[in-house]
Amino acid sequence: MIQQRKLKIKGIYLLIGFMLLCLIAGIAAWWNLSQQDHQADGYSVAVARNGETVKTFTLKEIENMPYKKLYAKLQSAQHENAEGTFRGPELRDVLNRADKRLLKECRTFICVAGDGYSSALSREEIQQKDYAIVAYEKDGKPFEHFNEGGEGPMRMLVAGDSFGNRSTKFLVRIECRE
Ligand SMILES: Nc1nc2c(c(=O)[nH]1)N[C@H]1C(S)=C(S)[C@@H](COP(=O)(O)O)O[C@H]1N2
Ligand SMILES: [Mo]
Repeated sequence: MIQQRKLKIKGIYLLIGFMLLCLIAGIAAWWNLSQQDHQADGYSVAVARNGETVKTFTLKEIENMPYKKLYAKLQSAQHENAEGTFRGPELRDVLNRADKRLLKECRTFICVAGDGYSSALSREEIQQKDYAIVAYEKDGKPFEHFNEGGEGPMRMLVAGDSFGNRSTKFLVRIECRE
């Protein structure tokens, strides 16, 4: 009799424990998904070093940085004509704002897009003046979202890149490697 009751109580505790675990796992999964979605929507760009995020800039923060205007004509335009004057902060300024050590200690900078595209730039390239900007508008107009056929919300714009393959559209992440 007493043993049976003990077992019953144990069962209830087990059930409660199990339900709590499910709840925690559920919350963790939901949190993880919502974070991922946010990181990949293109309205922010994460700067990471060897896989670890150093700083995440929102589109607003990028828009509020001192900007450059660069004219570019990308030859193999996939959609509309990619010729125009692009506006945005220099990539080297964005990297330095995230962490001054990045351009000193890392050699390769991989620009990752929300569609899975990526393209690498070297430290030597990025250190040049007016080389690359994190652009958010062309000819005074903000980019449309890549998923709606546009280039944005943000794109890398490499001024001298006439074939366009270095100019990552729908930029979500800059991965810095030593
Ligand atoms: N996210 C993303 N960016 C990308 C590409 C792509 O497929 N996905 N293609 C690249 C190539 S090969 C070119 S030529 C240019 C074309 O840019 P445009 O569509 O503005 O002309 O985008 C570059 N950036
Ligand atoms: Mo291209």
